[in-house]
Amino acid sequence: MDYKRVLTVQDISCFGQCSLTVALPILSAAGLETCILPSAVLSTHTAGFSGYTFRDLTADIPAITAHWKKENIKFDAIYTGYLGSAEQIGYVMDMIRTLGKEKFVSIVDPAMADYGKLYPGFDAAFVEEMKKLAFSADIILPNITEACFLTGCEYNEKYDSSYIDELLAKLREGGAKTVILTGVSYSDATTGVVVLEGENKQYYEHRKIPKGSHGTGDVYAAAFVGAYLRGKTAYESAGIAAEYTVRCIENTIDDASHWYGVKFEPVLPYFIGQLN
Ligand code: PXL
Repeated sequence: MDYKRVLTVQDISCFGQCSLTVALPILSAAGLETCILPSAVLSTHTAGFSGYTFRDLTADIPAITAHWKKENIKFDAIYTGYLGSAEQIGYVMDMIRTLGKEKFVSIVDPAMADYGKLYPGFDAAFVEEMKKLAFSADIILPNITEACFLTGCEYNEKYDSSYIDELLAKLREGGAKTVILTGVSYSDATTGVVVLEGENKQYYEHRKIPKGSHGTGDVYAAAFVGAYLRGKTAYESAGIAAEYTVRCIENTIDDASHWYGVKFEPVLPYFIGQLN
């Protein structure tokens, strides 16, 4: 089997089943050599907890990157998620320019917003930097809110397919190449993912679980990256990631005490089965 090396850059939320504590096990389960660069360390994620600690690791990044350059360490892919500061985004763009093998893919989850709002701590300057990163990446995985921040479109809770088409057109105008737009729902019972590759648009529709769950964007993105780097097409990967994420939510929904994330680990055997 082709054995690829991926670097993922996102935070460590020590408790809360998101970002690196989700991406590392999922990418490893996909059979990838997974290197990590923590963007920040938090005691918990920021959605639903108060009083969390936040240690920004931006200042450590140039020395880490310089060491990797000296050791000639290169990656088949760099996949970014929640980043620690606007300044850090520039460092990440430098990594994408310099640490890729000859055949290389950059995948950006512009993890910064949901339900029409930026996450705590992010501001317009962060969004401006994220635009540069996202529009230079090979693949981006925004939700609708993030697509609005990237394009300046107004966020609408209710929408139809022409609204989604306008968002996609604006993303393309901005420079986006392949777009995996998540959380696109046209009916009460279903939701789905739009996969846009150049002019080619496809929609993967699946059942909707009527309750938002924290960390599912990160589970989805990591599963997408895992499947994609295992040689699946973007559309196949979008579907595999969606089916895995739905099952993770279903595995968690009956446990009200587990509101902060999804129990994704027991469902990994299903995910691995889809890759073979
Ligand atoms: O799931 C995205 C995410 C990642 N990391 C941190 C977060 C969030 C969402 O709120 O707070 C720290």
